[in-house]
Amino acid sequence: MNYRRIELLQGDITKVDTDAIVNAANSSLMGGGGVDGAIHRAGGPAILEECLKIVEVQGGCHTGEAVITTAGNLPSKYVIHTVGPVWQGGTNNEPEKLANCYRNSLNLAVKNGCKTIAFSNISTGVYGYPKREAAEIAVKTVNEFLQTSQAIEKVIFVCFDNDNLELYQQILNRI
Ligand code: AR6
Repeated sequence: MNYRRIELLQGDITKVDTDAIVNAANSSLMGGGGVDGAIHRAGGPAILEECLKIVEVQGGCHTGEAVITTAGNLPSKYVIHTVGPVWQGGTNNEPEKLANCYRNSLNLAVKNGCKTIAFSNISTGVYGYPKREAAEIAVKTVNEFLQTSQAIEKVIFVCFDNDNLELYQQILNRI
């Protein structure tokens, strides 16, 4: 059953020891606030150095897409940086773009041999995505992916705030 491969954790994703952790980045890949700031601070300059190399090659990262770097000093092996959609009322394909973040991050993880991956609650901070809708999309997309692939053994949703923790608890109890 897929739900046995999905776990929920409250806390700081920079402390999580999975093969990959997923950052809620912006398209410049140059760092920022929120979880992005926390990851770059805790992981050290090696992460930004690799982001700069990616920017040189492909000029940033579009919304819904994902790139991978070292995790520097973090316990995980890799950081996958994905760019969530800015909430604009729901009429700008935000649900599809958010689902793409989860799918593309999982595909990139598999491509890099990762078996365990931890997600932050992409777009639910500065980018203003309604938390319930975002959590539904996150769980649905990950669950569907796990149904089609055995490559990932564990997915952890890391919730920083109580709202997200409660929402994920509710949704995961349903599947
Ligand atoms: N560990 C896990 N989750 C965290 C942490 C942490 N250390 N810190 C915050 N969160 P946000 P976005 C949660 O704003 O909405 C940045 O400046 C937080 O509670 O980090 O996708 C980027 O550079 C929230 O639920 O990301 C972009 O410019 C979730 O992480 C922009 O913000 C996402 O909040 C991206 O905005």
